[in-house]
Amino acid sequence: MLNPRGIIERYRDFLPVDDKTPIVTLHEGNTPLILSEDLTQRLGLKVYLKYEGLNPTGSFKDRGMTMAITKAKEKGCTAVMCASTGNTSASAAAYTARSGSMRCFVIIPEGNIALGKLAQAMIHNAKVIAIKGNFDEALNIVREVTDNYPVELVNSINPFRIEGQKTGAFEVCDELGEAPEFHAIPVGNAGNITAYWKGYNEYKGAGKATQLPKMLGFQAAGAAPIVLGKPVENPETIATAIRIGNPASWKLAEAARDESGGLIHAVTDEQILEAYKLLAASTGVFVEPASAASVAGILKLKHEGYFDGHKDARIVCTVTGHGLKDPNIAIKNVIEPVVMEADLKAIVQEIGL
Ligand code: AN7
Repeated sequence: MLNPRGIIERYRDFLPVDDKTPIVTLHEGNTPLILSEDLTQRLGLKVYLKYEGLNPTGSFKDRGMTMAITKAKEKGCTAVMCASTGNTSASAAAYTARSGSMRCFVIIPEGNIALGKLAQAMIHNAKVIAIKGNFDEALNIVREVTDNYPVELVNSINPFRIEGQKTGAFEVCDELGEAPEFHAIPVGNAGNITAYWKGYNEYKGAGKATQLPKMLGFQAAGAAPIVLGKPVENPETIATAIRIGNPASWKLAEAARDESGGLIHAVTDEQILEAYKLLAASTGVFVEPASAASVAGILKLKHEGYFDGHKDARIVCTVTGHGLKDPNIAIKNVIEPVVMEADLKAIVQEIGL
C-alpha cells in the first residue's frame, strides 16, 4: 500500500527531513501513470503519461512546494516569495496557507498567467504583484528581495524544491518496476528536468532501478533559450507556463540532457496545440498547453525517425499541469456549443440519432 500522506512521508529516506521536521502537506504525489493506447499506437513504443495535473493544486509544483514550505517552517521563516508563470504561485500560496504560519508574496508577469492559476494565488490569500515585465525580470526582483530581507525564496533555485520534485521519478520507477528507456518533459525554468534526472540517478544508486532513461526536454519555439544556446529577451508562446527566456537551472538541464544521452528540442505553438487537443480527445487526459509540449515533442521525434529500432521501449511523459488551469485556451480551440431551444425532437435531430 502506498503511503497516502504525501511525498515526504512516502520517500522520507531520500529526503532531508528528520523526526522533528514539521511536515506541511496536502497529500501531494502518488499521481497516476496512465498508459495511452492512442499514443502507443502512434509512436510504436509504450507511452505513459505521468499525470501531474492531479496534484492538490493541479500541477507538479506541489512535490517541490511541500518540501520548500516544510523546510521554511522548520527554519522558523514567516514569509516566502516566488516569481511565477502561475503554477509555482498557486502552489506556494496553497502550502503557505496550509502551514498556518507563513505569508506568501508572488510576482507574476502581468497579462501572461492563466486564469485558474491567478484565481488560486488570490483565493489562498497570497500578496500578488503583477509586473509590467516577464518571468525572468520577476525572478531577478525576487532574488534581490530574498537576498536582502527575511523572506525565503521558493522558486526552484531553492534546493528543497528539486528534492521534492525528484520523487516524480521515484514513483515512475516504483510503478514500472524499472526506469523507462525515455523520459519526455517540458522545460521552462528547467527545475523539473533537473529534478527527474536527480531522482532517477538516486534510485539507481539505491538499487531500485537498473537503468537510466534518456531525458528528452522540450521548450516552446518562441521561448527556447537552451535550444538556441542563448537567452531569449522577449520570450513568446501560448504555453505561458514555459514563457521563460533565461532558465535558472540552464546548466543543470544541459547536464541532464548530456549525461543521459538525451536532447532538448523546440516545438512550435501549433505543434503544442495539436498535441493538447489530441491528448484530450484521444486519451481523455486534459492538460495545460505547456504540458502538451512533451507530447508534441515525442510526436515530432517519431516523425523524424528518432525512435526507430526502439519498438518495445517505454517512454514516460510528464504532463505537468491540469487543463482546467487555462480554460481560456481550451475555449479558444474548440467549436462553440450549439445553442437550441429546449426541444427534444430538434435535439435528437441535431445529434443525428
Ligand atoms: C505546467 O510556475 O516556472 O522547467 O513559475 O507550470 O521546472 O520550470 C512553471 C513551469 C512545465 C516548466 N509545465 O517546468 C512557474 C513555472 C508547467 C509549468 C513547467 C512549468 P520547469
